[in-house]
Amino acid sequence: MDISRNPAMPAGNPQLADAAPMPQQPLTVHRKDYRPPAWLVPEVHLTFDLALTCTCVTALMTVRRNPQAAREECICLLGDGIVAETVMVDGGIATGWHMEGDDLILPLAQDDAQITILTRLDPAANTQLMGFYASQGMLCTQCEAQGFRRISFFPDRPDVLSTYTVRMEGSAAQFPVLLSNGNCVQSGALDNGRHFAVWHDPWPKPSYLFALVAGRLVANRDDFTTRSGRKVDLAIWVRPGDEAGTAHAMQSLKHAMAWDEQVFGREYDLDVFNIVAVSDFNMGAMENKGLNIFNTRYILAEPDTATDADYDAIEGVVGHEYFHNWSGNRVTCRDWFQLSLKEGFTVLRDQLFSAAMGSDAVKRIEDVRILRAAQFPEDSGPLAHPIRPDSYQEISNFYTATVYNKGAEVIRMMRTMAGEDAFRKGSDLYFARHDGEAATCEDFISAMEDGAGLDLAGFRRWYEQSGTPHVSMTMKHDSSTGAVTLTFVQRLSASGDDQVPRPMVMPMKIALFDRSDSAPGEFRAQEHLLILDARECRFRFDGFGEAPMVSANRGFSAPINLDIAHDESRLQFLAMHDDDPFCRYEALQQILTTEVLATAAQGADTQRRRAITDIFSFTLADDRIDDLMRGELMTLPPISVLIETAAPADPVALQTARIALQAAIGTACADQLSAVHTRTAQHRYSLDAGSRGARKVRNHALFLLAAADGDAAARLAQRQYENADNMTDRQGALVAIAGVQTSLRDTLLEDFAQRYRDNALVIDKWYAIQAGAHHPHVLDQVSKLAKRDDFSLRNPNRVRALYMAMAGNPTAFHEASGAGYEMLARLILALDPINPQTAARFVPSLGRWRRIEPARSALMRDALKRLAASSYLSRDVREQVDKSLG
Ligand code: 0A1
Ligand code: ZN
Repeated sequence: MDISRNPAMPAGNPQLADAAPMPQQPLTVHRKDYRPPAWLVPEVHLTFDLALTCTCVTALMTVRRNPQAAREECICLLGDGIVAETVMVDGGIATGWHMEGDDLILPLAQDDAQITILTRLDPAANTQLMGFYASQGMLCTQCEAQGFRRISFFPDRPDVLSTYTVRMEGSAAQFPVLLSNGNCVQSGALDNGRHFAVWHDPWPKPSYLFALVAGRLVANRDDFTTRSGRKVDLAIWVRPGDEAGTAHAMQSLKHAMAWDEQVFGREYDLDVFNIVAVSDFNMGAMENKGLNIFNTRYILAEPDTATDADYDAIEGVVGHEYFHNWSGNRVTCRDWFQLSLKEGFTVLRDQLFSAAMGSDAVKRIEDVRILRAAQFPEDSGPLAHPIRPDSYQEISNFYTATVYNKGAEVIRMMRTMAGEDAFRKGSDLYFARHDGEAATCEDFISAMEDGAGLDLAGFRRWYEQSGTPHVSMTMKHDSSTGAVTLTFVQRLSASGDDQVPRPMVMPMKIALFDRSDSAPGEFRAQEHLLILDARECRFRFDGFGEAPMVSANRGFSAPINLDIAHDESRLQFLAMHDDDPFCRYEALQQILTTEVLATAAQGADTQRRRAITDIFSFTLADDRIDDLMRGELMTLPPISVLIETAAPADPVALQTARIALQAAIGTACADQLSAVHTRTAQHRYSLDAGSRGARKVRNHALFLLAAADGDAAARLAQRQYENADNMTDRQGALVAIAGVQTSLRDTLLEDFAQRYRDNALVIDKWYAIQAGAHHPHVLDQVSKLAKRDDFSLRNPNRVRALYMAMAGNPTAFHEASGAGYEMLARLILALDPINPQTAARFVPSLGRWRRIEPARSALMRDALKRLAASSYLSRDVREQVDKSLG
């Protein structure tokens, strides 16, 4: 995300409807300061009188002193930008209350009370999309993490659990569907074309899980019978016309419900499960109890509009939100420092679910690729934090790849060390012990120790230390005794805290390939699970007449950087023959990374290139693997991984070298790639592994051919585009052609825009393809796109489509003048008063300046400094900018 010679401000809505007040000085919240709540709220009754620009909310709260907390003479009801019109205690008007900043402080001498507070909201003006807001004529809520306090004054913290009863009333024509958490207990017509509904959720929950939706919606309905015989009515609510796109999400939901019963023993606990899709949403989706709210992009899919990756993402996110019903809702978090308790565990659960629904091997590779591309850079930069952070200024900034994805890796390591059965005992114990509670990461670890029989004393460091551990491995072979010794030495590269980094405990899966007694083409290996628990660990294996080939960190058993003394023949062997799919992929990625870095630094070397093209040729012909796996092996390392490895990096040189390597492969393997392209064109469209695999290798073949011979590939891409009966093929063709200088490029881009002009999610793709293309005028194109009528800063999907793609594209973002950095800084400033949470998500790209070569690095810092000097910055953006400047 960068500076521009053509620094057109992103178009959109310059009237800041939600005119943001100047934020107060950011306060840092510390984990060590946790105190239990002085007051509990066992029951809440909410009444919403609904209207787009003026909704009246009446909150009736039963409050009770917490016997476990120090006595306080007042109750502090947190608020954010709201005004209390009336405050009542036990039915009488209260007078003694006052405001402290945004919060309402009410003196209470008694031990129990009924507090009633009336607030009035303008959802149409809520551009932050936190709290209660309007999206395309419907009304909806987003309360995690601290949105409830934008609706009503409340002890808005996750350790205050209440049962909710919600009454909504409004125009039956405008809001025919009225939904909230739990079950609908009453509904009916009122005078003047109005109607009402009352929903009750019997499960006590924190305020962040409250939800309400009102609007003109239609449902795809189905049902699911749980293993104990409870019939659950399922509904996915969308805008009229979108029903056809919900079939895959519904299927995914039913699969997730069955899988969670089988694999984790978790059953659904209400009679209804509703999902609503909204177009304006800051994140992917939200697990509100019994009423999940989703970004449309994780619900809607039809073959003509959604790629195979979109289908996978829908399955994963639907599963993720559903699994939160236990890991997050039945057992919630004590405070926001424990976020990884629900998120890390739930990401692991969704990863295992997706693996079970599709290819285990490919899913693992994808998960590690995301971790490496997004989390490793975060962990080596100024925003690094442990999976359980010690402090924050704005909690929204901690919905990170570290908390989510590294959090999942940490729990996966426990599973690897315990084994599946013992891990299940640990998770059963965790759910049994803490059902209905707000728990901590420590509670999870203790349950795993007790239930799974693990000693996790040293392992707890994963929760305390940031930074990706570095482990180096060396092998010694003694041919006289046949003994092999593996030595692992650990060093921590970074730590977000002040303490001296200590070694981590981790599972290390290895195999030693003994070729001495194998038939040609077959290799014998036995897998071992080693536990590294000290700075240096040594392991001995006997019976090797010849030095074996070591395959280490199999399945990526630990989320680390593993250095093994450089040995090209070992890597080449593993890249072709390792029976662990992840390690096979990993070996090839290492070879390719080394090659791109070497080419960027000192140019190509024919012999090295030859070795690589030989591996590709072998891979293309290898009938031991399926096309889904072959597609992984045809993928070059992502640019963010190359930048991270090369640091200090010249991203443009790396991009050029990466494309040159693609071109070399495309040239050397042209015949095989064309044959793959032809072979896979025969497949009929379906979501089966064979058909998906065919599309995957077809697109990768096209990308490699396009790098080698743009003109010839452009014609191939055009044919693929025109004959496509699905979005994977059509988008693949468009991506290939978007990087080629040909007149066909504009023709196809225009055709795509026309063809899908009524589908916002597909138009998002169109924006992203152009902003992500390797094209000399890409920044000008981004500026032009930002001025279109269908671009709006109020829609996070559109903003992300354009600017995240730009920020991930070295040709654009790292343009030597700094124009890309400036463009991103301008976007952040323009977006911040409208939607601070989304604005803050763009800062980390500039924060990577330490990993970039000096000239660009200085320009990135300049852009950050200009942001820091701005007269208005939200708490969200301020925290990220200050930390990024370090
Ligand atoms: N808990 C959700 C993520 C989420 C967090 C914050 C939100 O506010 C804008 C929305 C969603 C999940 O993990 O799926
Ligand atoms: Zn989640």
